[in-house]
Amino acid sequence: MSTAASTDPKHKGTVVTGAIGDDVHVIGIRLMEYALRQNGFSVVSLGPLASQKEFIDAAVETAADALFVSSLNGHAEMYLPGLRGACVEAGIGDILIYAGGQLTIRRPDWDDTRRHFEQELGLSRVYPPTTMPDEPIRDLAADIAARRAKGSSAKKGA
Ligand code: B12
Repeated sequence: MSTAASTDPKHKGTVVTGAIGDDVHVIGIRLMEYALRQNGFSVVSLGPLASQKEFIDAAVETAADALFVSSLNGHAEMYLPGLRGACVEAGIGDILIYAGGQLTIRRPDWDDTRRHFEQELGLSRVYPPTTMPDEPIRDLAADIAARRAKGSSAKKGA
């Protein structure tokens, strides 16, 4: 696991990835990891069966910009509640949290799924099944740039 945030200006950011809870599906998140690395991001890969605590500990240790949480078996509704709050408690409340895969079993409507995970659980972005890596990677680059711009204008104002 890498342990420090890069100071290289070409380094786009650090992402902690994994399949959460009791999920062993890793093919999709492995593809996402490959694409992230190809696009200039560092990846800290937790693999399958990763707990919220493992995501958060890795993010704190590596000063990560984002968590990429994968869930294919439909149990994200059991394993994602409380993640944003636990990040706040760990002092990384503003970290980007993206989730993708096949998040639920009982919500057939994607708008309802998105509303639940983004608005009720506080995730930054969620993606439907069959999402190709380019879209979240584009969103991530833009979200990180926006956070950095906000951080530097806050510093200037201090
Ligand atoms: C391969 C597979 C397995 C393999 C997994 C092997 C492995 N090590 O990964 C095995 C055989 C182990 C398996 C087991 C099970 N599986 Co299975 N499995 C599949 C299958 C056929 C393909 C998944 C896959 O690899 N797709 C290919 C990758 C490239 O696509 P992807 O995962 O969707 O990822 C892409 C995007 O979604 C996105 N993405 C993924 N994660 C993330 C995260 C972020 C942050 C972002 C931005 C994007 C993103 O990026 C990827 C690249 O485009 C699917 C059916 C299907 N067609 O999806 C069922 C499926 C996921 N399995 C299912 C089930 C039910 C199970 C079991 C519970 C079966 C059982 N009764 O034992 C177990 C669960 C075990 C567990 N504890 O998790 C269901 C889930 C139902 C649901 N969610 O509603 C599915 C949908 C099959 C079905 N139609 O019922 N499975």
